[in-house]
Amino acid sequence: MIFTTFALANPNINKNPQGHFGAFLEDLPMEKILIIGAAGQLGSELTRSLAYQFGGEQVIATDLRDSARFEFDYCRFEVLDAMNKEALHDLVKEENVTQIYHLAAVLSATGERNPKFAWHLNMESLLFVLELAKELKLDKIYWPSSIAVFGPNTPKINTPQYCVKEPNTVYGISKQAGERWCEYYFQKYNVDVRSLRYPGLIGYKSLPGGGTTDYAVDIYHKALAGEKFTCFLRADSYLPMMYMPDAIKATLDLMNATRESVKIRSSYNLSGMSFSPKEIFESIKKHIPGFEIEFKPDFRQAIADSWPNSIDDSCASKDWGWKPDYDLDAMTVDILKNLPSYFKF
Ligand code: AKB
Repeated sequence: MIFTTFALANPNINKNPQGHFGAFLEDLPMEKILIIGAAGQLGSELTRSLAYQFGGEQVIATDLRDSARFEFDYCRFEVLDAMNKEALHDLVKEENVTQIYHLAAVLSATGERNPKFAWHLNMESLLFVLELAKELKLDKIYWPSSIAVFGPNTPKINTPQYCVKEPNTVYGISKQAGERWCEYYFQKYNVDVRSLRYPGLIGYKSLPGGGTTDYAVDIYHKALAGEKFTCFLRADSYLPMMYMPDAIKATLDLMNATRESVKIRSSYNLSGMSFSPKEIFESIKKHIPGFEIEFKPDFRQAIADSWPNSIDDSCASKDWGWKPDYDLDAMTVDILKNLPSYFKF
């Protein structure tokens, strides 16, 4: 068996970016990791953690935008359109890729503006990846699902792993169908595909793009810029949320879990914290007393209203030991401390 030690030698990735390390380097077999949509909100942080874990030489970050290249000085970068089946096939084959993290997707709010495109991109690109995994017998696939799989008829409090799901956004419909495809490819073709239903993700290292939960990122930028924040959701709109270091930890823990311990092959419920716009505002105000907010709900309110308030993630805890580290106030302290070194205010 070949082992990787590059991460220890690479000065660009000599510290753990998330304060978390899913496995010891010495114990890791040589893997080649491809990330599709690496420059997105989740990808830009997850790619760095994967490079730390496996070594920068073992990681190929890809994105549609060539301008994202400069972000990936610690690993290889290639321009790749997730819809270009041939280019994806060639890259995976030529580079002997063993694992794919397929993160490219159109999110909830953007999806409602162009439903057919959202469906096309979200579904077709997943099917390309699953087919490729089957054909080339790849080791593992990661594909993110979302709380958007739930709908207005889902129980709202402590939403269980198994319950009614009638999503009414195209994003949610595509994630629900994607979950069924993942389980199908696992059962029929033995593809080791793993997935998490992320709540709203909140990070400070990059800007989010087109989600309903994105107000909870934007609010920190406005607070630090000394500006009044206009919230597109109601003050009492509770949603499940998660701080990015927890999301990275959950993803690595799931991907490093033994095959046998991963019992759910659609997607795992995952919970970090739940809060309303009023509560995040109050959490920030403890540090920036002059901060002001106004509420002007728009079309995204209907999307938020169709999603759960809180999530039961006991299956993830039982199967592979999931436990979040951050609550709202701990996240606020961390973001207010670190965000100014990433963005100028
Ligand atoms: C969105 O708001 O669309 C995403 C999600 C909850 O999946 N952040």
